[in-house]
Amino acid sequence: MDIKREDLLQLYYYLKLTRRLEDRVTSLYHQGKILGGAWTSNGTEAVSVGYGYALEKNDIAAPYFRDMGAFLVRGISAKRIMAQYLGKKTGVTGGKEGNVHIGDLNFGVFAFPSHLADNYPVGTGAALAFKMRGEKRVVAACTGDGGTSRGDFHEGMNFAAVRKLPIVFICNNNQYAYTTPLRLQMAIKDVAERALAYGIPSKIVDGNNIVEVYTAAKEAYEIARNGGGPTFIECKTMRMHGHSEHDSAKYVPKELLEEWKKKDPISNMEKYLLENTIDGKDELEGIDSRVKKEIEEAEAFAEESPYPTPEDGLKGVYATPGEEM
Ligand SMILES: Cc1ncc(C[n+]2csc(CCOP(=O)(O)OP(=O)(O)O)c2C)c(N)n1
Repeated sequence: MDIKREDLLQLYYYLKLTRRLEDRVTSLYHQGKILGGAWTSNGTEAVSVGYGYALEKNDIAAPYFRDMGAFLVRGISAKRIMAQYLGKKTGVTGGKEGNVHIGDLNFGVFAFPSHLADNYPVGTGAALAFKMRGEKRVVAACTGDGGTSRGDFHEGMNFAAVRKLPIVFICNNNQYAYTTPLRLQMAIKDVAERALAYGIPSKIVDGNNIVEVYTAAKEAYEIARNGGGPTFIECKTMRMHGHSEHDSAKYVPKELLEEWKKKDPISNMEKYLLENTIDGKDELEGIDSRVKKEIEEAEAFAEESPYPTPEDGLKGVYATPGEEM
């Protein structure tokens, strides 16, 4: 698939934005400034940026908690996300929640009901609505490897397959579900084998190669959009930080982290761009300066924003009747 130069550079920009935003959140967490925990996608950013960027404007993303890239790509700003982490009124949930349980229907992003795979059946419901209304829209739902061991994963996948719904299921297989390594999670080699049980075609991609993730997602969305039903995409990657920033991840062998460090998704994309798209590092440095500035401005915005009042807690609790996605 030919990807336009402009899109390749945008993919790089979003990878950097996601990494820098979450690195800053990590520092703030260790300074005690974050209200709640800090779960990051460090090392796996190419998954959420890739599948998020491949969606069209009217599509729906049903991300899980390690999908910061998808939130940003869809248009939820770094400012609002930083304010969210600091518990401010200007955050995505208006200060009701302190971390990543975020979504915004204005940008076609569902807030996930839990960290596990419940967004699979939720996304499936939206795909059913699109099919019933005859709309050419698709849903992308993502979960971790651990999430695929749960019942909601099964229910979402099975229903979508039976009804041939326009949904693409993504799996961020980052080798660990909290402390549980993949070999203690399932007796099969590839998570993708699970899709076979539902009659869903699957694809395994290098989750640290954003061009591969983007291409696989784009192709699967087109199949779904044209009535071909769901695809399951397993993105093989590695969670490079703890489950969240409170977790030192001592249980992960150092050699495994060293091996995956060499396959960092951002370094991979830099190499790809230098070999195929750009003439020198200047353009990359320009993008990085832009990202740095954006994160500094986001932090300043969040710091200056007010906390919500008790009355604010009563607003936005229920959907407004008649509102449609
Ligand atoms: C029902 C339930 N059980 C346990 C948890 C705690 N928990 C949150 S995420 C998680 C691990 C998820 O692993 P995986 O799906 O592989 O995603 P990853 O963290 O690797 O991205 C656990 C055990 C939870 N939120 N809900």
